[in-house]
Amino acid sequence: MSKKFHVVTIFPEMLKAYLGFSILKRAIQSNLLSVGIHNLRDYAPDKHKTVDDYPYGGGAGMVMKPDPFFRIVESLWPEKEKRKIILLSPQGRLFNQDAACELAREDKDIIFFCGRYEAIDQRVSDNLVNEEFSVGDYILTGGELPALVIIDAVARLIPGVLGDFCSTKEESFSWGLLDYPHYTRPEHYRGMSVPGVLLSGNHSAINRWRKKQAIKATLENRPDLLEKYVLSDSDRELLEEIKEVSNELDRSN
Ligand code: 4FV
Repeated sequence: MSKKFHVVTIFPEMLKAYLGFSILKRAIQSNLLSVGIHNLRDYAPDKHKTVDDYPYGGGAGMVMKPDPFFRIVESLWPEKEKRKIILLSPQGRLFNQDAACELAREDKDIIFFCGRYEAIDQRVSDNLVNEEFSVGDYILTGGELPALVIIDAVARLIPGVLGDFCSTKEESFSWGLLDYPHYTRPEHYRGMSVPGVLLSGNHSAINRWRKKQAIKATLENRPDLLEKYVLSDSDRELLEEIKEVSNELDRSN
């Protein structure tokens, strides 16, 4: 059963653009997932298809009206138990890979509400929205990019979307750590050489090196992730080796 996404937006062309290329395009063509794109203006009853209005209490900017959202849901997704409505906003839960895995396992149709202007009338969140997600602590001009970010992250977890499924399996082996360095031909480039272990054919040595690099990168750039990461005994050994080297460097400086 293909994964069903729907996006409610006043800029449908924005979505069509991104979904018309590469992996997502192929996944849609092979019915591994579907993305319904719905223009909210089609659910604004007035002849000007008005979707926004002035904020009660004053203040800058405009607020999106509740009616078009209620009309599209009642028209397309009347059964509460078959839908999961996600609002994209800075107030939402911070999206991450764990959330992507959750949504990848979700059987219900996933419907994204993409805001524009200052905000969407609160009665939409209070009565229609099941979950609110943020893609980061910054303010965007609209919810379309966040919806695409989530669709992209979830789609690649659907078996068959990424050419060889093992890439996500391999990815999950060190999930929670930052990635290890990757190299391809040529072996030597402008005096910069590929680490010898990667040419050794010794896969346990290669895996050990990659895990060590992943732990090192995480320790240096995202120690918060390392706090949460459950280290195995061999991981702890690698971490000790990394710390020894950096202590030696500190001592020698
Ligand atoms: C956003 C975020 C975001 C707020 C007002 C759209 C904008 C405008 N959504 N993660 N960060 N949304 O900035 O999800 O309507």
